Amino acid sequence: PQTQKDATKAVHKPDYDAVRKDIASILKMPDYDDGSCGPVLVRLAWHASGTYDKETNTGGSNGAGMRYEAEGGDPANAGLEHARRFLEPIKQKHPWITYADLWTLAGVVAIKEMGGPDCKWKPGRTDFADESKCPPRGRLPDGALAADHLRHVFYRMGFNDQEIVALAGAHSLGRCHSDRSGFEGPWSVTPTKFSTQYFKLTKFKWEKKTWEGPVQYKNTDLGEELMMLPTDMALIEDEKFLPYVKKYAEDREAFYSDFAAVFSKLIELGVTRDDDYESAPTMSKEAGDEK
Ligand code: DDH
Repeated sequence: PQTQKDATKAVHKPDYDAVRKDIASILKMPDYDDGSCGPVLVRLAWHASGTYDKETNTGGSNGAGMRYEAEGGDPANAGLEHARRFLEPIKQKHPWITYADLWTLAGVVAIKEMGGPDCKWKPGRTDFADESKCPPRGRLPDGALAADHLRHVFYRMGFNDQEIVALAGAHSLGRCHSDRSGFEGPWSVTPTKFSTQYFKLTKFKWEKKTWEGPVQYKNTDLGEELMMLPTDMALIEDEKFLPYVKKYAEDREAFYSDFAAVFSKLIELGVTRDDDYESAPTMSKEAGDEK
């Protein structure tokens, strides 16, 4: 016989596919950047997660702390208010989804829609009720620094050298904005397409850009205004990172599958689910293990 719990479950079954469709439907934005808000949604999912510290088990994609000034106002998160604003109508339409789930799912949908791999995504993140649990500022990487800084930041999250390089491949997407980070320009000629281009670019020549802004590199042999950050250059200057850069430049399959694995790991950082999560009335079993 059907129990009261089953009945509630049927009525409140969260429709993640509907949310996915609505996210996919807002990506194309002719008047924004290169015509898509996909890249900035990927960056939102990454910055929501990349504050994780494995020693203290603080930070990470749970909480949606960027809604508060303590985290949203971190200069490292400048510009992500646009990503949050783009997603707000979807939150209004599906109020049962948490912001923390919505932001990570938006990154996963954007990657897929821009031609990238399927990254596994599981719901169950909760939103902080206030800013007291927000991680301290300064945990996200600083593009002006080098390999030792990358290791310091990403080892703290629990990643290894191969994973650091695979994650960095997300820079085939999007661009820097001088009014957000101070840096300027895209890494790839197709910034709204997920690709291995970021790694191929390491085969070309780069020199320091002469301008008023922070140190960044510009390409000298492609005839395009492409850029690299000092942290991007660190990947080809470091002998342990370089072999992975070369591998991913040649092997699209390897990059796509390694990226899918590491991005899924990234968006799980700091997420703890209740033991009875799978049977919680508002979460169907199927929805509990989404792909
Ligand atoms: Fe990044 N990134 N990122 N990044 N990132 C910027 C933009 C984008 C660093 C610095 C910058 C990852 C790692 C690093 C994306 C995804 C990912 C910008 C420009 C800077 C600066 C922001 C602006 O001005 O608008 C540094 C440093 C690192 C590092 O040290 C490794 C990772 C791991 C990811 C990921 O998604 C897995 C994306 C996408 C963008 C483009 C955003 C946009 O608006 O376009």
